[in-house]
Amino acid sequence: MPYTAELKGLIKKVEATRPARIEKKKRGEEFRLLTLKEREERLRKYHPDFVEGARKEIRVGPSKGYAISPEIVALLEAKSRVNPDSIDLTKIAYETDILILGGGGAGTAAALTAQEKGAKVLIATKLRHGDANTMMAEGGIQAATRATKDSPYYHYLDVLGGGHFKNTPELVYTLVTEAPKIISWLESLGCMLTKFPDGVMKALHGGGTSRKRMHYAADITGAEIMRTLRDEARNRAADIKVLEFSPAVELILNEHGHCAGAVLYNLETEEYFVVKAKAVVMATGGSGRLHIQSFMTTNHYGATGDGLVMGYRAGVKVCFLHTVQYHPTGAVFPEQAEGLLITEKVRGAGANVLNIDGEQFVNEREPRDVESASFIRECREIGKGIPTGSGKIGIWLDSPMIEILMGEGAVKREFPGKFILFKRYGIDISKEPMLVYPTLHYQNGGLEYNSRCETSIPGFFSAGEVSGGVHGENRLMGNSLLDVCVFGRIGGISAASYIKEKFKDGKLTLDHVRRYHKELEEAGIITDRVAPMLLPDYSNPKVRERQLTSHYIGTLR
Ligand code: MEZ
Repeated sequence: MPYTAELKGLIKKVEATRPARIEKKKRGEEFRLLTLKEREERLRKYHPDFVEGARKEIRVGPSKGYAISPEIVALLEAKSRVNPDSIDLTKIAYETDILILGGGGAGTAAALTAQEKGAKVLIATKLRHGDANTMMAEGGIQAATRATKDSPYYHYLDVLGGGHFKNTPELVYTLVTEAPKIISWLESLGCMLTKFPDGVMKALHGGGTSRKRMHYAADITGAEIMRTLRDEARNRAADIKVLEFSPAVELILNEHGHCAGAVLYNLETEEYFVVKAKAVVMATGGSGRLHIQSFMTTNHYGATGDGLVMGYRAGVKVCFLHTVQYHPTGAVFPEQAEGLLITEKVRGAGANVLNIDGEQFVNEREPRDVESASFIRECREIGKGIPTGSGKIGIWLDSPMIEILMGEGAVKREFPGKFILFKRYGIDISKEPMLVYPTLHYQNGGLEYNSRCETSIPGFFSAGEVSGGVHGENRLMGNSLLDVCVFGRIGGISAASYIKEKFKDGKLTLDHVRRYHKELEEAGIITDRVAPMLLPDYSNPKVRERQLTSHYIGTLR
């Protein structure tokens, strides 16, 4: 749906202030960045992480007492989907060297390196191979490739600054020092990142970056990286098998306490089955579909935090889940596109963010948490948000500035995905600004792991968004695509060396699930809820009442 007459009227105010803002940009003048102290104040007052009720203590398990989002606590305090007594662990449906849970960027990168080290790999994924948040990432991948202007040193400082200096230093070190090699690796596999005619890779700023190091493939960087990794894995089909529509629901340990496989669920036949493996890599991604605090999300349909539940139940601590990332620019108009990612690259390319009067109120390149908190303040406290006409409120993202700053055709060339999408709704984003509001984007924390992707359980490795520590309390743009490649690759290498050097076969067991159920009972947690959730439930409460299910157990019974 095109903009209404009211919104078109308000766009005139944006157009009125645009020439002066363009002139300022050309002179290199920026809206003042907040000081560190001001940033902290803004977060504490307006960021959703700090609203009352945003955090709740987990009452059981290895991180008992740690306060995180209630929506995640509810999953961690749920029972297993399976009764451990009814699973016959001697009936093994598949046996492999390395089982990888999740077919996104991290899982697929892990499969490639594990295979190169001689392992036979099975990727089990909930939906199709590549249905993952990697596919949804748009604007870029960070790497300090421009030796004369940048270095991993500056990248390291930016990551720490973005993460409020809370990040795990060894993880950040690995992330930034591996980054330039990742770009070469992706290119060697055929990944097409955007370049100048002379072959030099283009680079832009992202929020919180001190150097231009955001490499990209138009506004479909994640899709291009996922395409490359998936093609490569499919080309090695003799050693890398893929099971689609088969999410994991429980890890299996062995009598030595090592990870030894997983119970999977066939979404089509609704059967559970056992996979035995010498090592397991958890790469199930994030949890945007939990819609924390009822926020819309940029995440793919299967992002329900399953890996957190399985890893935690097996005994791995969780960390950095006390902060959640809201991407400042989720679409808020038209309604069909609500929550959808409008890449940060739009701001990196120069588009200002504006209130109802067409005025700037924050620099467009503050770190994401500060930018989001500033949007919320402008809309909810200052009262200068733009009403969409359907009960929502947003901020203008002045995309036509890019057309003026970078030349005619720049919006279509640099942002083809969004240009085409909005065109279908009758909005030309090279001429009209977009309306945006924060949307749930990233699980900053997750399972505790180290720079070799090892967790506290031998034979169990973690990589990508399901893990916590590298991004501290807030991830910067372009570091998630980097994260999945860096730690996915390391996860595969570590799992392959583990099976050669440390693997110990033993009787399979689900005793950890029995123990967890007992702990729930002892904590007085009486619940019918089961987890992992697997898929979000969007049925309306009236329909749910007629679904003949006496209690909520998620979409699938
Ligand atoms: O790293 C991200 O989250 C990313 C690239 C998102 C975006 O704004 O495009």
